[in-house]
Amino acid sequence: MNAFSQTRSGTQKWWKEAVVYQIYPRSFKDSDGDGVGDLKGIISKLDYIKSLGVDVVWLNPIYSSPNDDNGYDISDYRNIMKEFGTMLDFDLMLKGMHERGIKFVMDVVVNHSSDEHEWFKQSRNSRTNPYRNYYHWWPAEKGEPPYRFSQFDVHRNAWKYDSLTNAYYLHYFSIKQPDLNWENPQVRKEVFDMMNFWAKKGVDGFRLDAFQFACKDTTWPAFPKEDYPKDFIKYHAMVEPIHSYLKEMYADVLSKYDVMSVAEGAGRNFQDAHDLVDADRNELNLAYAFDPIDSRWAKDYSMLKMKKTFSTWDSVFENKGWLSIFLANHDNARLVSRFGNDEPQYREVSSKMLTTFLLSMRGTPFYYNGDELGMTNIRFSKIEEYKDIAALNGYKYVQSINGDTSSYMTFLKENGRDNGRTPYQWNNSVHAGFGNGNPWLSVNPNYININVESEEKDPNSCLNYFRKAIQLRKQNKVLVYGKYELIDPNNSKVYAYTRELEGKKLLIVLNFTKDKASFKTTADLIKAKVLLSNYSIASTNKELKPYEAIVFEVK
Ligand code: TEU
Repeated sequence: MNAFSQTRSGTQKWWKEAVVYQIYPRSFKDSDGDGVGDLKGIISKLDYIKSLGVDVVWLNPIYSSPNDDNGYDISDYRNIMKEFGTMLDFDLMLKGMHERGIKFVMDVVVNHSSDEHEWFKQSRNSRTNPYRNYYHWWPAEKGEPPYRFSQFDVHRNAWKYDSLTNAYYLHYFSIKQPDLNWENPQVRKEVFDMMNFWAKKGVDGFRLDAFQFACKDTTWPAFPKEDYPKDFIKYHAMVEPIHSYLKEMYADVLSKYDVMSVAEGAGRNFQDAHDLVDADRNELNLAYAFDPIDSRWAKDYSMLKMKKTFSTWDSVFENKGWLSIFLANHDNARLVSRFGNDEPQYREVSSKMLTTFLLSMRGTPFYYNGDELGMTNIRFSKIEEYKDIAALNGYKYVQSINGDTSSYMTFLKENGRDNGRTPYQWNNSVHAGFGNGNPWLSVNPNYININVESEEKDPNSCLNYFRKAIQLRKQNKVLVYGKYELIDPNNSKVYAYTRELEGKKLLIVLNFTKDKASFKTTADLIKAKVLLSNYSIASTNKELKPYEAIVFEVK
């Protein structure tokens, strides 16, 4: 064990040192021309994935699913979605990753299943069916159930009436995603058995989807009519005994393998986040917190706020626990469109600046496929172009309350989840080289210029910059474990911080704006060594060019 292995940085672990690359399988590579990405497509690109330098791949759900929510509605947890391939393809893909030293994280969606899962079909059938208690039912003779918020429901109502047994069932997401009843020990056993099934196949980790919502207070207290969806987490998340269930999961599954576990969401507050991931509690390894990215569209968003949010999260986990670092995923807009600037003159430089940020913070970076190319929002102008249930049902909801559909369309252009889901851009041939068939979601027309093939040829491309930034992180453990300190905290344009470990000190300076911007530091930048920079000549005069990013080694 090294000197710092038990210090403020916590014990060294492979999953702390890893860069996780998230692949959205539906949109990555289509091998059979049906317009949908698949596992054979991923297999054909394993050498490319390896060439990025990433250590772990996380795939969005690949289980059997009717695809109401693109695989987040699972009808069979032990089989592969038809469009994605077969179990044999899965085994080959996993083997191919392992042969290349890449680990694999499985998405586990167990707050809810699909309504087409056999458990739900049985459960619906009669009030006395043995599977009835696998889900939450409210008998209609008791009147209307107490309000619960649903994210994807057209009426924002999480209770759906089912005339077959004259009862309502609960669904925090779409009506085709009924919530599983975690209070039933049989359900927990089914989930843990299923996770063991995949762990025995050799998967290296689990991402627990929407897990903070899994427990429900089945006395069904009334919730105040607050401001949903803003208060969704406040009232619906981290209900006890969620921690006992996680401890059961740890004992039954996680403790038996060298797997990493990550919670989607970090609860309602810092205490919740700690309770999820403190190593001595034997629950999970890491969590990801939403506020840094959710706050982007808040009216009071500013760079200063963003700096403060990240810095606070870092300080909370300074001695114990571990977080992931991310600014984009399949539920969000494109990284460069949201946090950088996708106008042609700034797209590359701001995209590289954001890559520098994600790979130089303390925490495990979760990097979303396509962001390494600088892919941008597609900004559909018609609702018919969207495929995402959140967008389509959100639109219907706005219509149902006679709301302003045109401002909702503007919101979707910047924020809609399909922006991050357009097919991966491989080359400038038809459909961007994604596949021969008509893609399930339109390809962004800018694939002509933004694609792997052309970026491979350019040593200064976003793609090659991503590779360099990963190598820098690998060669410098200070970027993984080093102490983080915000400097020049009141600078509203430049995000600057140091990372320090065992006498090695790096200074990272990031201009988040299209203006020139200066920053304050006591370090002598003339003597400092430039380790990474997104311009051909890095500024050493404490004045940064638009979106300039530099990693210095300082004394
Ligand atoms: O997302 C959980 C979640 O809380 C989402 O509401 C997220 O905030 C939302 O997508 C933003 O629009 C997970 C998955 O990441 C998401 O893709 C699924 O749709 C959802 O669970 C249901 O399984």
